[in-house]
Amino acid sequence: MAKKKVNPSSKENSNPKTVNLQPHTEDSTGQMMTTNQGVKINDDQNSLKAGDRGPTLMEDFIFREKMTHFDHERIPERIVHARGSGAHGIFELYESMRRYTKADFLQTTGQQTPVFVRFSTVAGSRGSTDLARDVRGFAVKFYTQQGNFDLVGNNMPVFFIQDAHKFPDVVHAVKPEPHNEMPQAASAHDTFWDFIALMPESTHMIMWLMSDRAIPRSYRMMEGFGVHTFRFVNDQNESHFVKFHWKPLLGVHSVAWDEAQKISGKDPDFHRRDLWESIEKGIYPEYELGVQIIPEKDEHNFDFDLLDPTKLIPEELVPVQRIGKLTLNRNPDNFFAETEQVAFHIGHVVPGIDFTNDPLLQGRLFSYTDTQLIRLGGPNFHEIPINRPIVPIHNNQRDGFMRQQINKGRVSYNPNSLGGGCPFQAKMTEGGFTSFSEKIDAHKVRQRSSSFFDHFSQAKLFYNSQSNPEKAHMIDAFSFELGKVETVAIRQRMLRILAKVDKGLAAKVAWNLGLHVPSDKDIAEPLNQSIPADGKPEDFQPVIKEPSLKASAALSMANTLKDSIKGRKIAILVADGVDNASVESMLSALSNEGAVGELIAPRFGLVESSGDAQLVADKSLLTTASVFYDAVFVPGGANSVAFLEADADAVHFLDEAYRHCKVIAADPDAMQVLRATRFGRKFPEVVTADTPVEAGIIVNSNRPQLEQEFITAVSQHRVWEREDERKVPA
Ligand code: HDE
Repeated sequence: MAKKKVNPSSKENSNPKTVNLQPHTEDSTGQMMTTNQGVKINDDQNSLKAGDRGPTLMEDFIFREKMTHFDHERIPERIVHARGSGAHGIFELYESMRRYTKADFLQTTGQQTPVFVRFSTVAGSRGSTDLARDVRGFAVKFYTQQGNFDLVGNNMPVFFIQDAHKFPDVVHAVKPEPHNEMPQAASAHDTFWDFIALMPESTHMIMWLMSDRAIPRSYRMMEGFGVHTFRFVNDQNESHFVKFHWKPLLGVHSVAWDEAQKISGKDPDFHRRDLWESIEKGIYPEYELGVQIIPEKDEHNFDFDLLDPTKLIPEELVPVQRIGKLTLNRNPDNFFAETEQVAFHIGHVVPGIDFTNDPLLQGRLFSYTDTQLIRLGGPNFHEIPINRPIVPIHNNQRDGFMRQQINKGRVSYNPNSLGGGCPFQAKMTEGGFTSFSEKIDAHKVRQRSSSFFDHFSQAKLFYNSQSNPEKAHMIDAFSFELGKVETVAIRQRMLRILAKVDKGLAAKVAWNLGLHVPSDKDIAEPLNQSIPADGKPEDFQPVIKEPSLKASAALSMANTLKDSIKGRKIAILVADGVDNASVESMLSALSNEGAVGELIAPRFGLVESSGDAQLVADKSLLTTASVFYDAVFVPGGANSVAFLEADADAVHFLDEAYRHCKVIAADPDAMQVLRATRFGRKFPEVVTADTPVEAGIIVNSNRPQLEQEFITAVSQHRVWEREDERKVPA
């Protein structure tokens, strides 16, 4: 196996996990082809035959090896989160957490820990679209000096169910229906909403799932959450509760639903490509790690149960402290070896981090190792390079399929005298893991605490916290999803649940579905829901209460960071005769801000500019579409403008960008291209610096001003208010 050459002074080499992966990395550059036994291959074109037209010989070990390996290339995909994309990176600590935890990687300011991150959708198969309306996984493996710590989170802070026992049910309900395996990567079907309408505990999560959080613009622009309440334990053995957050430095942004559906067809790898290309270009995705810390004594001070995974702790009640930064700076060398074979487990913790009794968390502690055993084929999956810790492993576990480690000596038991008692146990002071000694004195029961019965107050809090455009998107999302449900009784049941969150929301969805708004009497009726066989429905009804907060700013994407266009993609529509100076100036203004401008021409090849310079088209109108860009610029140049104005694809490009609320800028002499669109028919023919056209339409005869206004407007992400009046068909 040829080792990949590493420059000893390179950044790659300073990452201990990269160094750890080197012996397992192969690079065939300049090498001869061999069999898996290392025998050089002379002919990789033909199998060995009895005569050139005769049968293949059994003896052909080269053919047999090649074909057998190929026949066995596939492994089972993950039961959930099958579709994912990974990246390597570094976590750097800003602020020591020593007061709260003895976890080594959280002790010293400036300390760096290598990480591998995998983002995913949940419901779809491995080859499904990135743009499904779905939860996103945000799983981080920290390779710490005390072993691996996995923070296996999602981009939503709550979950569908309160008890792990219901996980197979919710997953069966959302996956394609078992009789005909439809639909792929979509929750808009009967079985999902049948289940949800019978599970009031899902209501809060459903609000998140029907919000724009479910259709992120990019993995670089979404939050992450550990969801459960965990524990930090310090060297005095004191425990604090902790909730983990990831806050993207580019803010939290989404695409429009119509856009998502179109991207799914035109580039189902949209998020994967965005992550890959950003890292290749050096526009590294960055997220801050946030913690909400709650002293043990405050456990019961909230109007919800800290152990209930359908609840979040509003940031107004417990602020999020940002304690470090994650930077993703290297793409994997091989998708299968790294992104597919990485095995996360919520039970991979290090001293200083511990669990709580959240019944969802507890069940996950079983499921993750169990699933790797079947997916990765046996108990040695920790030896797969991407899964290995950067510290050595010593124990008495032995053998099993695909064992890599060669354990020396005759001793594989403890206690032993023949091996000098080795490997020996580590004292707490030596970093030995000890579980937090929480006192438990209880009956063995199959029950749920009544403190888990408030299913609507935080759903209301979430809805009330949304901006008007966000609320409108949620109404559309519910109407779309329930509109795809064929069983009318399920739609009706769901409307009753929505009415318990917000009557206005239920009424608008009911209108779109052509159903009656649930009456007050309907709303007051006990809910039909899942209960044990001997349970009485009245004992299981949700507690109806108002949220203690009216709204929480952190829950709305309208309040996210909007100060940068770093990593945004801007389309520049050009044709022969385009004003070269305008294009160059815009490209450099964008690149100064870390954004990427792409020239889109009617066809590939060279574009002759008005200044006789030749530009190279990055994309042609045939191969790209407005849905891949955050904004559009139309430069001037008489011939280019005349061509684009008459080109249906160029006009459609602009109309669609407008429909998806994107910022559009143009040189004043390109005004006629805008006037050729559906939205621009009434725009003035002449625009100067003093005559603004419309929000999000930037035309200005003062060039520096035009660029500045454009950049500021793009940093606002979208002009969602434009949706109030739908001028352009989708
Ligand atoms: Fe998972 N989950 N999960 N989950 N989960 C898996 O493990 C499971 C839950 C999450 O990129 C599986 O290796 C149960 C919450 C992510 O490889 C499986 C329950 C959260 C990933 C599993 C949950 C997650 C998984 C499938 C309820 C957010 C992808 C393949 C008790 C905090 C990790 C695998 C990756 C993957 C079980 C609920 C996040 C089957 C039983 C809540 C990000 O073990």
